[in-house]
Amino acid sequence: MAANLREKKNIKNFEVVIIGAGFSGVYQLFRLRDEGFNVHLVEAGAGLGGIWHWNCYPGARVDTHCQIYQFSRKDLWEGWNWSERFPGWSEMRDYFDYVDEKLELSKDVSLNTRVEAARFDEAQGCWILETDSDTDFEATYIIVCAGFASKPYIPDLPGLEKFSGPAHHTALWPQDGIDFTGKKIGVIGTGASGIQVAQEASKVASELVVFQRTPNMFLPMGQERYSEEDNVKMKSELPAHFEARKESFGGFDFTFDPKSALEVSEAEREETYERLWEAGGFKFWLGVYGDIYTDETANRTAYEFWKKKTRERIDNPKLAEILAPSDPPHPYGVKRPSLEQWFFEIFNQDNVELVNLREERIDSVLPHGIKTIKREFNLDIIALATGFDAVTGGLTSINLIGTDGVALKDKWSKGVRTHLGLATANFPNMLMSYGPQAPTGFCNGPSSAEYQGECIVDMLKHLRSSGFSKFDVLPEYEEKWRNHIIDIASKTLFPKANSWYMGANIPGKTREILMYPAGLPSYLEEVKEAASKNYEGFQFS
Ligand code: NA7
Repeated sequence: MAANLREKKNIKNFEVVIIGAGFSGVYQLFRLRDEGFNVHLVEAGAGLGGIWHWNCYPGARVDTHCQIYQFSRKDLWEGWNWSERFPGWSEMRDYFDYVDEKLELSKDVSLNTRVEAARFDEAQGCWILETDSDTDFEATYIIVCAGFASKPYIPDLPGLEKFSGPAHHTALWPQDGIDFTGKKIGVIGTGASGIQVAQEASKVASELVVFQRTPNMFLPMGQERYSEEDNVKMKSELPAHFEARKESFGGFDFTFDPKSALEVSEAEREETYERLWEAGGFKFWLGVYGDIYTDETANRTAYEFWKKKTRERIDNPKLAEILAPSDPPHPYGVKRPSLEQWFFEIFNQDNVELVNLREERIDSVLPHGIKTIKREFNLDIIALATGFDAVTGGLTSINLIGTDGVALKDKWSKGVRTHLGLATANFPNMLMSYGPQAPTGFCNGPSSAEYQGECIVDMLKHLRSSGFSKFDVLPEYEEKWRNHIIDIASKTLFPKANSWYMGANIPGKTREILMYPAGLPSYLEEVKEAASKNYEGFQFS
């Protein structure tokens, strides 16, 4: 590959090349630059922002409150005002433009450049990265910051290619938008993306059909507008919000209640649930009694509360049973809940229909709509809100070749192997941020970018100060890390849901816990401990 590349392309050489310009990649860029590394970032999209560059479907919105959905650098937050507690995609793009301008990032970034393949050249001791642009790269180290949701999943729906109108995955939505006004819209999928599209479509579509497979336990967002005054007050409180993140399971500014849901009286439990519910956001997910994630009886108390609150909002009892069933499809909270604003009320409108795919699965897509095994729905536009080959897909869709000639995709086909969720054997000098077997999907993105990101910065500094220029993972340590994670997860209820946390949303993907399941503080402790033992599990040369 190397000889071939040299014949047809420009080659640029850096000490570190970062792949991906979301929170993780951007953090690596400015931090490593601050530390004096010769670093460059390569991004497939036309702008910074990662998922906020790609996800521009109607209603696309952050579901973590803005206070902690930003970088904690003072020179960044003190000059930026948020307009809403949960900002939309357009505001997130503006934020990344602001960060770019403030830190002069663009000069070290190649946009519209997709890394298609990379392999470590033993002779030269560097990575060779092949892109789809006229420039390829060489780097001593690469840091893959591909994000957990960069590889959209489109199910195999017979006839989809014959649909006569627009049909797009939410993460591949046309950048100039699609007008839903007066149109018949079909939304397949009811995760975070599906319900956001459905909420917007319900306001303007002549008809909206929502195809639901698994009921999702959405929580009320509690959206708020923020004035300049609100921002002034917020800034005075931000340092405390940032500081709290490293003590929180999910890298939030709050964490689980150490009490058991079963040790408190029913009245106290109701009062607690009510308070968390009223607070909005993820309080009723990441601020509840911790044992609801380990004990089914405790968990059921949260589900019953959620069900009661949700059913109150749905007029038709049959629809209430489909959206918030008597018995949960899986324990509460072990599949990502997502935040909604007026999702349940849309089913009280005449222009909205709910299709329960558990009773009538999709048979095929027709040129003019969707056919289930029972009926046909005429549609003008289809939104495929069907999720992602999450966590691993961003990495395995790059043709990364190990020193043994085996592609990462093949290495992980029977299960992911990493050491500390940072690196994987036979891929020397390759680090991952926000990838598998790290807090990632269980953690607020910017918190992970910074805290796990700092572990990566430390490791590169360690290599530099020790005079090493190569590291690899000792294979036995990745088996240890894998077994450790599986063992922790087996004591929780997470394996009980068919979620993307478990790789269970993609047909054929290995069913395994893809995240480090003991929370950000424990993760950071484990990395710190390995680092203190001369980076136990890594070999340096
Ligand atoms: P999600 O949360 O993975 O949701 C995908 C949805 O698509 C979910 O409701 C799936 O149902 C549904 N789905 C997937 N395949 C099919 C098929 N074949 N037929 C019908 N329905 C299907 O993705 P999102 O984009 O909404 O959110 C991803 C993350 O972004 C989210 O967690 C936040 O972190 C932000 P299922 O539940 O599998 O039965």
